[in-house]
Amino acid sequence: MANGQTLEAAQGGADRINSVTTYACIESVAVITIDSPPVNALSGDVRRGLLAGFRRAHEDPTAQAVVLACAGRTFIAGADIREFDAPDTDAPGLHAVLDAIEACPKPTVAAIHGTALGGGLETALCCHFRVALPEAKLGLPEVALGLLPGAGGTQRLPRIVGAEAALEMMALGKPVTATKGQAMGLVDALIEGDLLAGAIAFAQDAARSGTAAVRVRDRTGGLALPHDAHVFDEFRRANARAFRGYEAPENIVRAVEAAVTLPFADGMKREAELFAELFASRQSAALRYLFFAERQTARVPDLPAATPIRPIATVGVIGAGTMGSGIAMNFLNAGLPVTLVEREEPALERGLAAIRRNYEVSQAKGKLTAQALEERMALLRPSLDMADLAQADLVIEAVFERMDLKQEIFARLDQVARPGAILATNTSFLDVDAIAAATCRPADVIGLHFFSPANVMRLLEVVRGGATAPDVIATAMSLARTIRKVPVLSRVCDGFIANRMMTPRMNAAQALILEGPMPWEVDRALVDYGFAMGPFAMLDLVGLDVIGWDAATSNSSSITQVLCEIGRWGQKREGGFYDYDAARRATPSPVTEGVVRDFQSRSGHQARTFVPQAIVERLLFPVVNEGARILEEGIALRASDIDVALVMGYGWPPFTGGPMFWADGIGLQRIVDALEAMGETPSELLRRLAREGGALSTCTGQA
Ligand code: T1G
Repeated sequence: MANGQTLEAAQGGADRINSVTTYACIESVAVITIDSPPVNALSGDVRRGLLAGFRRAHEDPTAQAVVLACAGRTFIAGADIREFDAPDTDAPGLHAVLDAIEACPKPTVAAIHGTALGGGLETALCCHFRVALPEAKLGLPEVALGLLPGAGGTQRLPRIVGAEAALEMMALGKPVTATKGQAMGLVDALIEGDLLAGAIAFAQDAARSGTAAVRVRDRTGGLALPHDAHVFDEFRRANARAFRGYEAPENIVRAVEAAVTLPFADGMKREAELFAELFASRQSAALRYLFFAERQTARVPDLPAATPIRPIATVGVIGAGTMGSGIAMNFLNAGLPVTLVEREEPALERGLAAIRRNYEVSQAKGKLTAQALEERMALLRPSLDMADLAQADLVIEAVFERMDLKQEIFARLDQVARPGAILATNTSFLDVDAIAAATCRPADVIGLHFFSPANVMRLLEVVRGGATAPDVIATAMSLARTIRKVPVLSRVCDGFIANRMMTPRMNAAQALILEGPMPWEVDRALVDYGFAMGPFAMLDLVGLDVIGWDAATSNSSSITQVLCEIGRWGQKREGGFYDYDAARRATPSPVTEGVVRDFQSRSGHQARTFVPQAIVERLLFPVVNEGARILEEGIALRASDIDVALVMGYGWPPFTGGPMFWADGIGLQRIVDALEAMGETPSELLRRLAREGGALSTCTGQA
């Protein structure tokens, strides 16, 4: 490993260049080591150290070659994103540092472990050679931040791997393993065991070879790879759906076009222009905001850092339906044994079959080996008896959303579960306190609200009851990382955070179609805003009949009731708001249009036309208002948690930053005025921030 004995020796006998950089000459090889936790990001000090280190190696007569290595968990993982809005202007710019590295006349070798990402890989591309541990990863994921590789990556990478592979790595943000990188020519050697020792040996060979090492900028192999001129347009077309609404991918494609068509220096100028456009964009600010917001959700201010975590080694799940089986998979994937309990054999069998089927789909996609599939299934213990949960460290209930049923289950769990077990409910909106009250241990009860499909969606709403113990909360927030979820802490209210936030959007949509626009016009406006589907298409997908429609009491008092009464329940009935063909392709329905027109005339509204932006504001400004209320009530810890919840739970377009960040860009006073004009009551927090010129996205929960 990079932290092998050679690295320790290098650091032990090394000269310190600055707080994060050491220099040692080992067997005629200059070893420059960066040690800047957590990920050796290219902060000002790292840039200073690199520049000084390579200048010294350049002048050091005892050094015949140079190795750049990193201590800690990873090679340089990119530019320091924290500096983007507060740059260390005293430090040398990244381009100056990379120019100095590339100008070194001695063979230079980057020794890569962990993840060489963004500016980290761009730094390695300014070395003549790259060697790596086989499991290391190399990537240029700047597109996820609304950027492009702005330190020469768009010009150097294609010179090694060719335009097509470069487009995949940069516009899709896909890293490659070092093993694949070697096959692509990106990695010159894989090192087993002691990375630094291997890198030093590689550098010595390069120095002894006598052949001049070629800079990546001077290599043309990749550009000479056979590709037709249409590769760029074909790539655009093939990825149009994934790129919809995003600005960075197009700029990346243009930068690679420049690499293929322009001399290096001109290509670098083009890259800089295209990078500057993105860096100044609201989209990049939004994506950078979400990057840190996602990493902040697990921080709970009123939980002392030393709050103990309860060990979770075995898990029980009650309910083998869609949610229960999906929830179970999360723990099986993490290698934790799961007892899955149902009341009847057929339901249990269906749950087991669903889990196996999901794994078989992953296996067919090459994401899971047959052996791993069986290992995970072997961790799953089916049961028809809750007594089998007696030793579980955590039990998650995932049955029908009926309070009486949940309270009955928790009363039984209270008798069965061992002392200290965490008892969790997956309820999506019921009162966790009322469920906890069914036990004699409310401190051990918490909400773990997964989003469907539970084994896919990354959001996990952790709902703390009034009595939930601090260590139970801390354990749930830590467990989320174990099962690769992003936890968002919520207090108890109807719908918690994500569902509560999206209720006003549905209500506004239902009200708006009484005033003129058809459901498909409303959906189109929201899809053009960036959602994958609009509210009415969503209702058809879920099923109009399952959102509280009751045939016994239905009285044609709403459009949804009338549609349900005539059997238009959605996709499952070939028609709902839309008509569907055999392939479930949706088309506007004349039947629905007639029903809507009828309600429009009865509503007393003069039907009028709404431009798409007006539709977006009518539906989403009330969502912003609800978010402000959630903060006022202290339901969420911070506004950025709300944004993470909506992006990860409801597919709110990430390039907007989420409703709170988006609202700041719109202007809070404009939102307050619009809410009043639509007959809504703006929250006091929104009014105050608008008055004071404050920002919503930086707010914390008030209570
Ligand atoms: N800058 C600053 N801090 C960073 C960082 C970065 N690039 N990457 C991670 N961190 C922090 C993170 O905030 C967290 O801090 C801690 O490190 C652990 O991260 C010029 C312009 C490397 C795969 O996009 O993908 O280079 O919360 O929780 O799950 O062309 O972090 O502990 O205080 O994510 O093990 C390009 C982003 C930048 C890589 C590790 N690079 N990072 O994942 O840990 S732009 C990236 C990651 C650029 C150039 C352009 C991941 C990781 P805290 P973590 P992890």
